[in-house]
Amino acid sequence: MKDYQKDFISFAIDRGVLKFGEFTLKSGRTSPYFFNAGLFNKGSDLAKLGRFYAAALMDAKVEFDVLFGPAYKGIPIATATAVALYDHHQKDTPYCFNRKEKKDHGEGGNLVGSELNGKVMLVDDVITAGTAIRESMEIVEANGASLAGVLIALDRQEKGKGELSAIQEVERDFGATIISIVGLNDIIEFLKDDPEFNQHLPKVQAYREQYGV
Ligand code: OMP
Repeated sequence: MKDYQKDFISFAIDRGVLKFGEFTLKSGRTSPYFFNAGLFNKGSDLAKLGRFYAAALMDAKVEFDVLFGPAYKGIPIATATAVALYDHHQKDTPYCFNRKEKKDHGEGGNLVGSELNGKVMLVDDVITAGTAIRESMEIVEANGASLAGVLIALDRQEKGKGELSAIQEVERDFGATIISIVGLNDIIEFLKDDPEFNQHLPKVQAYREQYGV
């Protein structure tokens, strides 16, 4: 685990974004941990978050033309990442996002920001089973663009619909690279080393045994 990844887990715990307990997921699975990116909700959070996403993106060295943040949660993340890429990595990157509601006046269209074409880096918060990513892919494909990669904060590293992980399915179906700031493996590594949160390790490990890949 790299330093920025460890710092990211501490930051997420500190802000109440990463919690341990009992949670029901969108998939119906009961999970001993949950990542609620909506609780990154102040200016300093967003500035730091952008820096972590940009660090993961630079680390991955995947070529792309435009950042796309699907509504709603992807919007501030794509924006903060674009700012951090410019401020900290001298990369001036176009970005865009979609609106969920159809607009029938003004410039029309469902996209705001730059055009969605070329190689797209889709930015979102979490992948569990990949459902949200598939919905966003329809927008990318409808614009004739291709998916270069998916950039997320947390890869829960769980099985998708079949035996493959959600990530493996998205990689297979869209030929894209998945980049995450951290994965479940990093959280487990963090728990092993942290005396305060070590108590949660057995349940998280048992969950990985059952649903992990
Ligand atoms: P998939 O669409 O199945 O990949 O799940 C991703 C979505 O699940 C996220 O966009 C959230 O709505 C939600 N989620 C979290 O935000 N954090 C978690 O730790 C787990 C989930 C989830 O329900 O699986």
